[in-house]
Amino acid sequence: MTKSIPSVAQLIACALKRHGVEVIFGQSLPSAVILAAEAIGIRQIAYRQENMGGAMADGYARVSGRVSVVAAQNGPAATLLVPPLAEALKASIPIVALVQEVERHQVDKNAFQELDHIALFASCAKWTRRLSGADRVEDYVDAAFIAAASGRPGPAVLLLPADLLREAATASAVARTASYGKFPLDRSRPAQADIETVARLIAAARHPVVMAGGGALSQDAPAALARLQDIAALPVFTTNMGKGAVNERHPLSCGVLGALVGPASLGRHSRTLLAEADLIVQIGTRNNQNGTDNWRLVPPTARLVQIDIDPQEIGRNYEAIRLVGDAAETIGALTETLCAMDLSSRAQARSALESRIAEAWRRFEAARALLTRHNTSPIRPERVMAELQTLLTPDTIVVADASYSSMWIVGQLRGLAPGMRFLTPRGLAGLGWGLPLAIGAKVAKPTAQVVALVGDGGFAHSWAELETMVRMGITLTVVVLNNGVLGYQKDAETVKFGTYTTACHFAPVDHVAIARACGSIGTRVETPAEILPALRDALQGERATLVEITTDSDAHPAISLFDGTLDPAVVPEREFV
Ligand SMILES: Cc1ncc(C[n+]2csc(CCOP(=O)(O)OP(=O)(O)O)c2C)c(N)n1
Ligand SMILES: [Mg+2]
Repeated sequence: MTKSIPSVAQLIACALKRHGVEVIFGQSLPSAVILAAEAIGIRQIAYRQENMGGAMADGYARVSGRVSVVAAQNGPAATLLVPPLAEALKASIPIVALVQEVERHQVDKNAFQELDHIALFASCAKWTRRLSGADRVEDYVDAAFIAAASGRPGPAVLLLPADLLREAATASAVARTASYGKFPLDRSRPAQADIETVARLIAAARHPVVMAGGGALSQDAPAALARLQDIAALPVFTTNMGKGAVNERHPLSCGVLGALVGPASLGRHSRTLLAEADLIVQIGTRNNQNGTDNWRLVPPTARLVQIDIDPQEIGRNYEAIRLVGDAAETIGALTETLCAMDLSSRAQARSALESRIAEAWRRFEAARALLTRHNTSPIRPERVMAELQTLLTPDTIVVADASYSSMWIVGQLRGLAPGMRFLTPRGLAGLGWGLPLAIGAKVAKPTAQVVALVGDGGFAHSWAELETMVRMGITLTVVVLNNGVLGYQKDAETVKFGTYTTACHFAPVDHVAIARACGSIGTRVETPAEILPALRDALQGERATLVEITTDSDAHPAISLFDGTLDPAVVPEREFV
């Protein structure tokens, strides 16, 4: 900052720095802010399109544990921020969006690209405010960070009138010094009496089970959950969004349970454990449609405990005993309290439980073996996942686009450590998120290997960001499953209508050529034997690489919608008797 009185834009940049902001996902605008930020060492990751910039900010926040910042012009650019902020709202990811506003004296005069931003962001942000004057800069920047990072994290939008940014800032009477850049901002926990009630229920339950959602991936929560899982011998399922919250090789981990309950799924064999539960402890999950297979998984006979930072999420779909608090704090308090109790019945139950869970995994492996070892072309995605699994380490960050890519990742890969990251856009399941989420993740953790799995339809939303990836030196692997169709769309229409619309088949697209045109490495895989070497070279290479794999357009994940429709009906077994 210069010695003279700083401008409002410069003071904003300094406030961002105070909150630990190191990068802004932007495209020059609001120019005064970006120039001031770059001048003090904040890096701009310049996106090609605002949708994608917002999704990059999302991936950055998920991996860094920090509030991320995206910036955009007023009007059309602002409207393109709606989809990523909507995803972040539903997925509880803190993003501060700095959006330029028309000059104050031009408001309501049909100024160029003038739009009612307060109304625009009403449905997709926790907080939207317009900076009110040069004397309130730090108040408003701090309020935006507090809104994003406190309670249930989510997006906050700060509107910045272009003329105000050029004004000299008025010094605050008392300078602000606090940093609100990490989330969760506050570590609240329930009253001890409530913790004790739930601990007693767990110790006395015959079949207690944990369902861990995306909230179980919040800071320190995976480590806390790993301890609870071991000390109380609790089987743990995760939702799609919670994947990675536990080590899926732990003998008490039951993998992901959601809509993947069809033939050759793990859920088909593991779900009886949930069906038989007399106590279910849910951590940070919304009980949404996909996470509960159309609200069919949670048995009405079980008592439910919900741990959630958002008091309104508890009891939304099922009556539940309420534990309002930060996931790590609450799980930790529960574990400490349980340690002082008699856990002998839990200890006694452990080995039988572990055998049942191992049997579920064994049956799953047997059922999918033909697919994971599938050896002809076109390639089965299950084979791709099996090859990718051999290259994963606990530090690999696996990212998926919406549609089947998310299902291949959550249903076919096995997490290797508590807190291993599998990023899926399951807030709203919008197409196009794979590449930008991966870019954000890699910027947040440059030392990690990052691999994004995308379908050809979803990837078409984001091709342009290949150039961003190359220009910014972001080295990651994009795996395009090219099945030539809007796979899920076509299959869902076939099930529901017996036919599908003319949108579902694409003309051939050469993704390798697109990658090379943008300066990245492009590799084509057409036979199963080529998969492993191509993935290994991409993951270990020092340049961004796109691997295009020609996959079977008839392949679909084992979701319940296809059970008995596209897939032959299989009579549900009673696995665990
Ligand atoms: C932004 C957005 N538009 C439309 C949809 C509806 N949709 C869900 S899955 C799907 C097909 C995706 O095809 P592709 O990305 O090729 O993946 P595949 O299922 O073929 O693996 C569509 C159109 C959506 N989820 N998000
Ligand atoms: Mg496709």
